[in-house]
Amino acid sequence: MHFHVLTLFPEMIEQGMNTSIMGRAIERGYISLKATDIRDYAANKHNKVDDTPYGGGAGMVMQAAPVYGAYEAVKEQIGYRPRVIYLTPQGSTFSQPMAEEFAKEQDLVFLCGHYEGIDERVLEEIVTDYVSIGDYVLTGGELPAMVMMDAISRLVPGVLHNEASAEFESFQGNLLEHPHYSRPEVWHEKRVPEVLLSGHHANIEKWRREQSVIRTAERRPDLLEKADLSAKEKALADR
Ligand code: 6GU
Repeated sequence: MHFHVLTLFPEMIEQGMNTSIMGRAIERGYISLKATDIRDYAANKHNKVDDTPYGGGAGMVMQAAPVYGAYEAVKEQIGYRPRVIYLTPQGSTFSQPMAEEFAKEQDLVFLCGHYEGIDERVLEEIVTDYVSIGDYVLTGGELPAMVMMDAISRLVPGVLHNEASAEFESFQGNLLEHPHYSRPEVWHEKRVPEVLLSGHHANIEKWRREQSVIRTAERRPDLLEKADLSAKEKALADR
């Protein structure tokens, strides 16, 4: 997976993605990341990339030409028209199924806006996907792009230590994960649930599944509608 980020703050992307798992995945070649500074594609010698909005109003608008120039440089480098994700609160809300779909691509371009937005005409020409990460307003698209790259990267084969863990976690099957315990057996007078010490794998799986159902009912009842529950599990959720 090759990530390309078009941004006015390339150092924010480079710093933010140098963490343990992402950094290692890049080092080991499972993913690559290149941040392109849109300012490098400003035609004027002051490197200006924004201007006031036609029709008036507050703030500045990122101009079409430098954004297009940065996009074309990526397109020329990879040799085809990639999916271009524009990070905007006006987009579809990012989800695990979307992460799974994006993870199939060879390249993904993330276009990060700032100020009041980007000239609509360049968006019409290059953007294939409008994506938001939730209903709140951020100052720019960099953090949302990093959130998406993290979620997508962990689905790329080889990125996680444990291949099984990418499938078996919260949201797969629309249930939250069961609770986890490690040593010691007693901490602050709380014992680890006895079944987990039993070595009886069938009972352990049964207990974990029940815990997932109970936890989802308590914390994310909205997810239960989409979960595939047995009659017994539905009764558990309704307690
Ligand atoms: Cl993708 N961008 C901005 N600026 N704010 C957001 C967002 C994106 N998603 C949620 N809030």
